[in-house]
Amino acid sequence: MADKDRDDPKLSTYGGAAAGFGSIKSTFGYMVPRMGLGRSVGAMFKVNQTSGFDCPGCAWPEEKKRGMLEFCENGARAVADEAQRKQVDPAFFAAHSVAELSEQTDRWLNQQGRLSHPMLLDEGASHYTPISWDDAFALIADELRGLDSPDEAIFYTSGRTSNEAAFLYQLFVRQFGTNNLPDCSNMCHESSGRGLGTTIGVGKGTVQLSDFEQADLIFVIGQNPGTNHPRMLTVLEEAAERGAKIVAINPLKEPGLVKFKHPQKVFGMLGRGSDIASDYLRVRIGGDVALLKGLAKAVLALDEASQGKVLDRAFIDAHSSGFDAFAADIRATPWDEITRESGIERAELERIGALYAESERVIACWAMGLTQHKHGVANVQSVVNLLLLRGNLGRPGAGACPVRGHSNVQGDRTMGIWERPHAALLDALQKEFAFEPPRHHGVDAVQAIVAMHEKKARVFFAMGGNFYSATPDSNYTAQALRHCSLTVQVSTKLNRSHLVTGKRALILPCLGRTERDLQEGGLQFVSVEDSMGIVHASRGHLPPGSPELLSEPAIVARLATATLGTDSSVPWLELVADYDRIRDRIARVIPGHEDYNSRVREPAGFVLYNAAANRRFNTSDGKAQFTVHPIEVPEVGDGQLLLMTMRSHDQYNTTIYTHNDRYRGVTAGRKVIFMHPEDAADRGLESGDRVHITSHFRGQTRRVENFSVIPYDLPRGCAGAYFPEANPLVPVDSVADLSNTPTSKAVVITVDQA
Ligand SMILES: Nc1nc2c(c(=O)[nH]1)N[C@H]1C(S)=C(S)[C@@H](COP(=O)(O)OP(=O)(O)OC[C@H]3O[C@@H](n4cnc5c(=O)[nH]c(N)nc54)[C@H](O)[C@@H]3O)O[C@H]1N2
Ligand SMILES: Nc1nc2c(c(=O)[nH]1)N[C@H]1C(S)=C(S)[C@@H](COP(=O)(O)OP(=O)(O)OC[C@H]3O[C@@H](n4cnc5c(=O)[nH]c(N)nc54)[C@H](O)[C@@H]3O)O[C@H]1N2
Ligand SMILES: [Mo]
Repeated sequence: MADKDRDDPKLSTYGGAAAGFGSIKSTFGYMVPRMGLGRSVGAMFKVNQTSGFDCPGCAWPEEKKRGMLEFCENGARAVADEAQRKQVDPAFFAAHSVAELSEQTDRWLNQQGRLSHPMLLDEGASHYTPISWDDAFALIADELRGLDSPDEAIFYTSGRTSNEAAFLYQLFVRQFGTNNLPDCSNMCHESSGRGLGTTIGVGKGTVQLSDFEQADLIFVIGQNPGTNHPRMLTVLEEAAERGAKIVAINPLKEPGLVKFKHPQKVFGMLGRGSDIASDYLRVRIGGDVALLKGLAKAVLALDEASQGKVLDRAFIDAHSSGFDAFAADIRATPWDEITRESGIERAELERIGALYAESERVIACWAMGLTQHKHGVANVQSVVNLLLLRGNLGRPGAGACPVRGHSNVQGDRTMGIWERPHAALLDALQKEFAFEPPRHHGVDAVQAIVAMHEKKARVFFAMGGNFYSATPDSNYTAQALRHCSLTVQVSTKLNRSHLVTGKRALILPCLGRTERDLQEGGLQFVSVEDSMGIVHASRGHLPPGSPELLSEPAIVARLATATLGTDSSVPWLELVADYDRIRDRIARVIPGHEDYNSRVREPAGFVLYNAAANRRFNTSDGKAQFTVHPIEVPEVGDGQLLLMTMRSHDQYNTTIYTHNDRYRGVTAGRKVIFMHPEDAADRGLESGDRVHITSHFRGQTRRVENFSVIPYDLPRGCAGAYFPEANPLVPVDSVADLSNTPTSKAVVITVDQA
């Protein structure tokens, strides 16, 4: 094992600010060895430019006035990672058995390069061997046609898939006869979709970048933008410079939210960096409902004291329902319960409540710290409650901003990747393509795991992603995948889902965002939707990593042709010859995409209409809903801790770039557990000690071994570890109410010395 793959973590303190010069050095240091200097520079000038490709990193939108270099350190790494020259080819697979590859770290697997050929792992075989595309499609088609019911197949999507590929994919799956379309969103912002859909009538955020220029208060809740959405820091920095207040709510004091140096501004690079968060509420893990109720309680009290000057009564009366029940519940919730469960003092909550009350325009941003909890939907709805109190929705400078993860996860859902499709979508598909789509709901990610485990599903097909490593309860999920007769991964890079497989397995290598996509009708482009509902084109410029690669739309079309044969009413191959033809169909089926082909060619794309952003609430009574939530926190017994699983700075989900976490000061290891120094001392533990971690849920236990203790500035009783190393601890049936999202940010654990 190479030195860089050892897990021997060290803690150093990172003294600098987020981004800045250190990150430029680290960016090019990462890119050039992988891509070569020419390819690196070429790609850098095309990222997020109107004539270039959409960054495969996060879903944060591009500024209208774009700089020459619209990139961030982690976006550049995502690009370099995809545009790597090294190949994982048939010779590689001949040299390494699956058993041997399974011993390697995630970082090592990813470093080996781009998948270059379709490969088959046959039943009982030790090695993957090459297979032709035609044979691969015939094999999948045979398996699919041999099922007793279409519901025995599962079709997963990760959020990098383009609109064009996603639209064709859901169409194929529904023509095949199932709604089994789980996606990464099920593990991500599903709680936001459910929480917003039921209260404001649309499961998406309501703000645009321009709103950030006008807001005077911005909440950043359960989110680490310095690492996961670095370009958002620029927007926050500009807001802070203008005098807007930024309030972070997070158990960890994330360096990226405290100080920031703009990598594209010379002064920022030389200076100390700007202060970002003006206030930092160190909430206890899982304490957000309590905290948000505390803020609401402070606001209601100020309103009473000022004879009704604080609440936006006109908005509440005209546009909302449920206020009286909400206010009664807040008044009845005692302060001591709020402070105990949130871990924040009353005076502090009153101070931030007053700040909210005096701010004219407020935006609330959030990410996984809110969604991946049993009460994830309640968390999101509590944010909505706070916004509604002062009409902070549907007006300039104000609104809800769930910050999405994968670069096209929002677009994929818009295109119909959903296990619970609305009837309107199915009706439109039926009309356009003259077939009878299945009407019963399919399985989400967690239900898919259980279905495979119970042998109710036996073919698993993944359009991107790394299902095994991204899902909870790794050991259970491994068994589930192993129960399948066939698992298929459409992928760009080698990952653990290629090694934890069904009886037979296929790897189908595809083009990435950065690459030229040539079809019969000429050079193609695709389109994506960012976190703020802006749909725009993405054109790859680099030569494909291997001549064998197919585009995702081409893979779907050929698979559909092989599986559905002459029965299909869709001219699959004709559609993929020219993606304009796919977009013409999207225009006729998906609301808001009328005239798609011309609007998507506008340099900055177009903004999808968002009803809630226009104060039209598509709920049962046409009004935004206040909701009432009890304060529910995970039960943590004596000697137990509450563990959140999170991302390091040097990873993209399950893709591990290095074993460092620069801002948090961890180097050379990922199997770490962050805990309060006194929580460590109580257990007789010191920095660097190795421990085994056991999770506890409904009388069951799960375990991971040999994690190093890192004493860290966290609230008492809280702990942190990295995703995906800690995933074996997350119980498959520990999920959020309503959204069914795994509770990856709240796992009850004990630790014992190794
Ligand atoms: N470079 C890079 N960019 C990425 C990704 C990546 O892995 N790498 N992943 C992409 C994806 S798919 C997503 S979804 C996003 C994820 O982006 P984030 O949501 O920012 O990522 P996480 O690391 O999961 O956790 C976020 C934060 O939640 C806090 N937190 C944990 N529990 C709680 C809680 O109970 N309450 C509160 N208030 N906070 C809590 C943690 O301290 C942490 O700061 O980023 C996207 N962008
Ligand atoms: N414990 C814990 N678990 C979590 C989370 C957590 O915070 N804690 N976060 C959850 C979240 S928010 C998410 S979004 C999921 C992520 O789950 P996934 O989206 O399934 O995982 P990724 O790691 O993003 O997938 C990486 C793989 O995608 C493939 N890939 C990359 N680009 C492309 C492309 O353009 N096309 C195709 N076909 N393949 C491509 C590569 O082969 C790469 O190895 O994980 C979830 N799991
Ligand atoms: Mo995500």
